[in-house]
Order: sequence, then structure tokens, then C-alpha cells
Amino acid sequence: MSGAVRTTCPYCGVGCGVLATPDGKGGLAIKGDPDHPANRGRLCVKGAALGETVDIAGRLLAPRIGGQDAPWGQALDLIADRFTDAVAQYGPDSVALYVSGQLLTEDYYAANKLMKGFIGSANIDTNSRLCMASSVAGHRRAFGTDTVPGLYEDLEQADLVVLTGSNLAWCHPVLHQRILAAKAARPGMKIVVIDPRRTATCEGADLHLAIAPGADAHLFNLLLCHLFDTERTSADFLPHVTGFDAALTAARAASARATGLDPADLAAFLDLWAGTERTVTVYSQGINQSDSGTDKVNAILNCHLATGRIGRPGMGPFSVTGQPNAMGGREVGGMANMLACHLELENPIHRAAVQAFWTAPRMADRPGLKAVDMFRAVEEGRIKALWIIHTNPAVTMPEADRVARAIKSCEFTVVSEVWPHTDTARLADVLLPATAWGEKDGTVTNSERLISRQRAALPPPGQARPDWWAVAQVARRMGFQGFDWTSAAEIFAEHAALSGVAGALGSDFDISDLRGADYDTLAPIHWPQGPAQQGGRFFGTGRFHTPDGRARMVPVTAALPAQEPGQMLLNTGRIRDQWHTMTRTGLSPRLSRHLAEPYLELHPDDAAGLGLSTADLAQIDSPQGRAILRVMVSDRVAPGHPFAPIHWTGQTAPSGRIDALVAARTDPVSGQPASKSTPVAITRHAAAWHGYLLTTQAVTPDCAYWARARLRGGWQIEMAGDVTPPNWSDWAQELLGLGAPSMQLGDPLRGVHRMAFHQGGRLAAALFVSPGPVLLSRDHLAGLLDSDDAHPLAGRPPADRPDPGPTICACLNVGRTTIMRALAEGVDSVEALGTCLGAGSNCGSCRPELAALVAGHRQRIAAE
Ligand SMILES: Nc1nc2c(c(=O)[nH]1)N[C@H]1C(S)=C(S)[C@@H](COP(=O)(O)OP(=O)(O)OC[C@H]3O[C@@H](n4cnc5c(=O)[nH]c(N)nc54)[C@H](O)[C@@H]3O)O[C@H]1N2
Ligand SMILES: Nc1nc2c(c(=O)[nH]1)N[C@H]1C(S)=C(S)[C@@H](COP(=O)(O)OP(=O)(O)OC[C@H]3O[C@@H](n4cnc5c(=O)[nH]c(N)nc54)[C@H](O)[C@@H]3O)O[C@H]1N2
Ligand code: SF4
Ligand SMILES: [Mo]
Repeated sequence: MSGAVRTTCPYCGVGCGVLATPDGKGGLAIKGDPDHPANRGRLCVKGAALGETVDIAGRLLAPRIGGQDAPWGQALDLIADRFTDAVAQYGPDSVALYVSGQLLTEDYYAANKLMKGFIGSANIDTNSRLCMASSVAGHRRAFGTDTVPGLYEDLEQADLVVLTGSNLAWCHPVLHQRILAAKAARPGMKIVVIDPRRTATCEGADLHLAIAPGADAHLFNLLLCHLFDTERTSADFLPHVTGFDAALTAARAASARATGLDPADLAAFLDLWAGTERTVTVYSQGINQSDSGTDKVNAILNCHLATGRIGRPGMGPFSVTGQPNAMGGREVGGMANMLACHLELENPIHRAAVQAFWTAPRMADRPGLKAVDMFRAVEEGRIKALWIIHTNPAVTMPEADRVARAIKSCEFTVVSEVWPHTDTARLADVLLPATAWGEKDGTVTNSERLISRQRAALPPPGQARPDWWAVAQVARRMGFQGFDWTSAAEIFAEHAALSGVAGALGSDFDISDLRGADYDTLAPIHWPQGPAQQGGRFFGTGRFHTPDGRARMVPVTAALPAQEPGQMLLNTGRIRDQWHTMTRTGLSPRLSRHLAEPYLELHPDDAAGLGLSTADLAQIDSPQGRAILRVMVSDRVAPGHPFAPIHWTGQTAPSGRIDALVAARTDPVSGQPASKSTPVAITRHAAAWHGYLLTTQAVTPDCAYWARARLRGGWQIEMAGDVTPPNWSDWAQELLGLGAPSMQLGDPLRGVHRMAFHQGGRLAAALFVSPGPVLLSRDHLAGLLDSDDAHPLAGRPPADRPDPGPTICACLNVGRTTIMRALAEGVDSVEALGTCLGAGSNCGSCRPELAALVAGHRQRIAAE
């Protein structure tokens, strides 16, 4: 492929290599990089759709002060003045940076250096606090350092892969596909999924343990006892470990009943784990996002340490990172309780070394505010100037309404963004336009410590500048030396050099061999790359970064989330085709088809008790706030433990903002919020009317509930209101700014109205209103804007064009009904569906869902 730029996907921590080829018109053709070790050419549906997200229409293209475009110089001077004034008047701790695991390492390095070495406060925290903090804290307690010991190939070499609190099939799809491919090649390999929900990851697994919410420490403590009782602990490795007896004593208090598991399943799991030397335990947010997340991490690490299953091929604990550069952020020390290069903020020798390297005037010498505390300090007026870079906390922080109010009330807020209208950007005093993926240069580190380059394939639009550049400019204007870099390459070289200083002090993070590497051509490479070690695994030899060189087992008192009898605990998480607040994936029509509306997945028993059915609207209340969500009744969730995705915002569905409900309850060690178990009350939201609107313009209706999703040719908006407008045609005309409807149909007495609006012979809008949920096929309606259907108000497809049903395969646009029809006609495997329909044959992200449909069909046939 000529002209292809070799770069890295900006979404999840798998860190897939991407070949991006400019089409000369501002667009990019996207392919997986066959030479990248993380993905070998594969991409999931989000990565494959990257080309649909690079359009610059609507981008923030110039700095704005108070909503008005302003020159960069003026914006930077203002920021430097306000930060300098606050520090002079109220001290260094009166300012704060809130940054992101999506920053490139170079951006992150610059921000951390400014704050910790020059402003002299550690008030820099990151959305990784909501994400990886419990893993980081657990690693540090056990290993003395925040180190992921293993490599992705361990997941392929293992005989047992345990996935707990991880929906890998949707959240790390390419890594999940690598595991499934390894199992297909070696069917003896076993996969166990531990999750209160039956997720897509359970397809292809040998065992699903639908654990009681929050009971993982009980389970892993039971496992530790079982390992001891069956003499599976490692006599060779235990001399490298301290704390075994105390950990075992604490583990004895664990309760099998608390896990909620069937005793036979529990026993099968304990025996399988105990009897399989090559075991990898993968975990993510179902473990981390808990008010005892750090303990849960250590309960897992304890089992691997007790058996010595760590740092050798095919075995080890494996915390998968969520964001593309969550790991890079940990390397630069971008959290409020870290220094740089895995050095410790509280260690005077470490501080002095970094200070000397930076020639820093004023080093922070104690931890700064962690995310939740930081926004509390903002609320209380203790933070006078706040700079938010590459994250959307008004949506994604727990107690999001409160956080949004706090940001709004802050005396001076800067937001670095690519869009001007995100929920957070709207609250800023100064907006700085950042270059986006596709336009910027730097490095990211994935979950297996693999450093890859992101390379620009497109020119920066307007006045957009890299995030590191804005930080360096502000630093210089504050009078600081050491920020005169002219490229990301120079920052990387400085970071690599500092890591050599750290390595000499015993840090595991040493990439000093890369100091002189050719940045432009740098191929993906595992850290460490220093005199002590080049790549590979950690801890296999039993040497750890603790004072005595031994790993520490931690006594864990297993807890359960607080819950009143009968109270529902709301679980939250991700869906397959959207990334966080959808500011990028939401631009792609095909990514918007899989699940186009915020929803509440509710067990049939709960739904029956509440009198709710699929497609109804539910109101969810917690002491923090309220949401209204579409009900999806499903036995994939457990009774009392409904699930809602996190992706909707004030821009896409104002009443679907899940973090408005979530309490800022945090883990005492890591400060990470518990986002998976919020006590809530659920009731029916009895709307007076429901509507479905197709429109070529992104209009904003004024009603109790709406949710907007991108379609080919425009948008769809689901709506519901408490007050019925006196005249629907007038209502629609006002909302759409269009003339009279070109077609009308309906039964006004029954509250059913349908109307279409044409412009230049094309359908410009169509509205469907009914007193209850609009039960017409979305997959038919959603295609109308893009079609020449002469009867758009019929609400069903013409006889010669069968309705495809809800989208399953977003790449080739294959719907559920089409798939079910093929199954009925005798197609009987995922592979065969790929051959005859194309479904699942491109990125493969939908293969778990296809497998579920095939399995369901086989069961029905067997039962007949
Ligand atoms: N499609 C997509 N992929 C993404 C992202 C995205 O936004 N969209 N974001 C990325 C980021 S930043 C992150 S951090 C990762 C997150 O990746 P994951 O951690 O895999 O994703 P989540 O959906 O947050 O939660 C994982 C699972 O934890 C389960 N869970 C809840 N409570 C418990 C419990 O008590 N015990 C156990 N064992 N499980 C529990 C939930 O039911 C859920 O299925 O995904 C990354 N990848
Ligand atoms: N209830 C609940 N809440 C959660 C979670 C959960 O599971 N449940 N998960 C938590 C986790 S793990 C995470 S990681 C967070 C994620 O939460 P956030 O980080 O807040 O979500 P994003 O949508 O990724 O925000 C990134 C922002 O950066 C902007 N952006 C894109 N590119 C650039 C760029 O190059 N430069 C700059 N300056 N800006 C850019 C995007 O437009 C977007 O507004 O959410 C957390 N919140
Ligand atoms: S698995 Fe998908 S989202 Fe994650 S890095 Fe690869 S292509 Fe990007
Ligand atoms: Mo995350």
C-alpha cells in the first residue's frame, strides 16, 4: 500500500497497529497493520471505522476565550497569568490539571513535569483514577512497583484463561479474538468468565460463573485456601514471597455462599485453577471499579504469588488497560501519587534525582488530590484554576451533575478539546483546540508494555496544536525553563533519558536505550529497554522491587457492596461499538446501529415486579441524580443487578447520563470510585407520548426524554414527552424549521401521528408519534433517509425488501432477521454465516453474538 502511514488505534488498550492512507480529500482509508505485533492486521469494528471519524466539520479550530475566537498568544498568556496569579496568591495547591489515559506519552510527560517540578504541586490527576488506579495500587502493594508482568502471548500459551470483571469480547475485541484463535488451535485450552452478567465474552467460554456483584475477593480468597488445602502452593516460589500466613488467615473468613455460585461450578473452578499450571487471570473494571478494588486485585495476585504462576510463559495475573495510553500515563507518573518513571513522590532520593534532571525549581513532595477529591476541592473553591485535557469529566466522573456544577463554578477553567460542544467544553472559560488522532505524533504503551508510535497522516486543521505544545507554551509563559521542545521526538528522548536515571535508582521502567532511537521509524517495542533488561516478562526469577526483594501477599478481608434488602444495584459499563462519551465513534453511522439508545438491561423477574416491558421507559433514581432509560428485559443480567451503558451525554441523550446516578464512593487505598454497584430505585416513566424522528439536521427537541444517533444521511431521535403538544404538525415544523408536512397519516383520536417532510424531492424528516413506545422496526425506519421509499410513513418495508432486523454485523450491515432466516434455511455455523452473508467475516467483533444465535438455533432444533 503506497502512502500508508503506520500508526496506532486511539481506542482501547490492545493497541492495534493501523495503516492509514490519506485519500487526498481529508479522509483516511483504514487497514489493520499486518506487521504490528498486537493485532497482526486485525482490527475490531471501532478501529475499522476510524476513517468515518476524521471529518473536521464542527471541530474546534481556534482557541476561544469566553466563547469568542481568540489568537493562541492571547489564550496562552491568559492561562499563564491566571495560573501564576493563583499560585502566587494561594500557593501551588490552588491549581490543578485533570488529564487522561488517552494523552500521548509526550503530552502526559509535559503536563506532569509542569505540575510536579515547576508549579510544585502534585495536583495532577487523570481519568485513570476511574480506571486503573486499583490495579496500580494492588501491583505496588504486591510487587513494590506498578508492573504488568506478562505479555499478550501468555494468553495464547495458557491452558486456562480466567477473565474476571472483563467483557473482553466488547472492550478488547482483538485480544479476545487472539484467545479464541488459540483455543481453536488447541481445544484443550479452557476459558472461564466471571461476571454477574452473561456477556458476549461468555460465548466461546467453557464456564461462566455468574458471581454475586462484588464477591470476587470471596472467590479468590476461597481459591487461596483451596490451593493451600490441596498442596498446590509452590515450595520453590514461596521463599520469594512474604505474608503468606496472614493472607491465608484472612482468606479463611471468605464465604462460598457470598459468591452466589452453584457449589458444583465453584468446585469445578477451584479444581481447574488449582490443577492448571499455565493459568492467566485477566481482570479489569469489574474488579478495579469497587470500593474494595485494591483488595480484590491483591486477592488475585495472592493466588498467583502463592503458586509462583507469574512471569513465565502462559501464566500470570494480567490487568488489561482500558485506554490506549493508560500504561504510558503510569510510566510518566501522571497520577497525583506518583512521580515519573515509576519513581516515588514520597522518596526524597527519587525526588532529588528528578529535580536535578529537570533542573526543577520547586518539586512537589507529597501526593496531590485524587480525581474525586480534586473536583470536591473545585466545588469548595479551593482550586482557583483548573485545566482539563482530553477527558470529559462532566459526563464520566461519578456524581456527574455535581462535578459539572463544580467545574462551572470554578474561577478559571481551561479545556483542551477537539470539539467545542462537549458537556465539559461548554463549561470552560478558555477552550484550546487540540490536534486529533490522525493529526498528531507521539507514542502510546498498550496493556503488554508495548510502546508504539502514533503518526500523523493528516495536516492539523485550522489552528489546532498538539496538547504537549499548549502545555509547553503555558510553562514558558509562566517563566519556566526546560519546555522549549520543538517536537514530540525531543520530549520522548528526554523521557527516555530520565528513565535511565530512574533505572539507576532501581526502577523497572527504564527505556534509556531508546534515547537515541530514530523516532520516525521506531518500531513497536516492549519496555524495559535499559541496561538491566530488554523486553520480556517480569518476576519469573522471583525478584521484586520491594526493599527485601520479595513479593508481598496482602491479607484481604473480603467485602460485599453495601445494599439494603430489596434494593437494586446498578451495574455500568461499555457497549461494543461506542467509545466512552461517543465524541468520535458517535460520528459513524455504522457504529451507531448496534445499540442506538441508552438502555437499562433488566432481569425478567425485576421487570415483572416493576411492571416494565422491553421498550418501556424506566426512571432510575439515586440520591445523586436521575436518569430515564429504555428498558431491555433480558436474563443476561442477574435479578437485582441491572446494567446500563455509560456512553450517553447532554449532547446525545441528556437523561441517559449514567454518572449522574453514581455515588463518588471510593476505594480507600486507590481512590478509585465504585462504578459497578450503585443502589438505585427504578420506576416506570409514564410518558404522555412517544416519538421517533428522522431528520437530516441534528435538532434538539424539548421533551423529557430524547436520544440522538447518527444515521446515513442524518440522525434518528427517540423521544418521549410528558405534555402532548396541541398540534403535532406545528410542533414538528417549529422544531425542524421546515414548511408544512408533505404527507400525513394517523389516527389522532388514538394519539397516533405520522408525517413526512420533503425538500427538493428528498425526504428531509419523518415523525412517528404514538401514545406508547413506537413499535415500528428501527432497522427499516433508520434506512428511510438514505432511500427513495415512496411510502415512508408505512412504517414497514415494501414486500420486495425484507426487514434485516437489528444490526449484528456493523461492518457488512447484516441484521438479526437476515441471520435468523439463513439459520432457518440450514446455514449452521458462524463460518457458514460468514460465507453466505458476510456476517462476522470482516473485523469479527460480532462473532460472539453470531455464535450465540447459532447456539440458540441449534438448541431450538434439538428441542423440536
Ligand atoms: N467498546 C468499547 N471498548 C472499550 C471502551 C469503550 O468505551 N468501548 N473503553 C476502554 C476502557 S477506558 C476501559 S477501562 C475498558 C473496560 O473494559 P471492561 O472492564 O471489560 O468493561 P466494563 O464494561 O466497564 O466492565 C467489565 C465487566 O465487569 C462486570 N462486573 C460488574 N461488577 C462485577 C463484579 O462484581 N465482579 C465481576 N467479576 N465482574 C463485574 C460487568 O458486568 C462488565 O461486563 O474498555 C476499553 N475498551
Ligand atoms: N459509571 C461509570 N463511569 C465511568 C466508567 C464506568 O465503567 N462506569 N468508566 C470510567 C473509565 S474506566 C474511564 S477511562 C472514563 C473515560 O471517560 P472520559 O475520558 O471522560 O471519556 P472520553 O469520551 O474518552 O473523553 C475524552 C475527551 O477528549 C476529547 N478528545 C479526543 N481527542 C483529543 C485530543 O487529541 N486532545 C484533546 N485535548 N482532547 C481530545 C474527546 O472529544 C472527549 O471529549 O470513564 C469513567 N467513568
Ligand atoms: S481492539 Fe479495536 S479498539 Fe482496541 S486497539 Fe484494536 S482496533 Fe482499536
Ligand atoms: Mo478506562
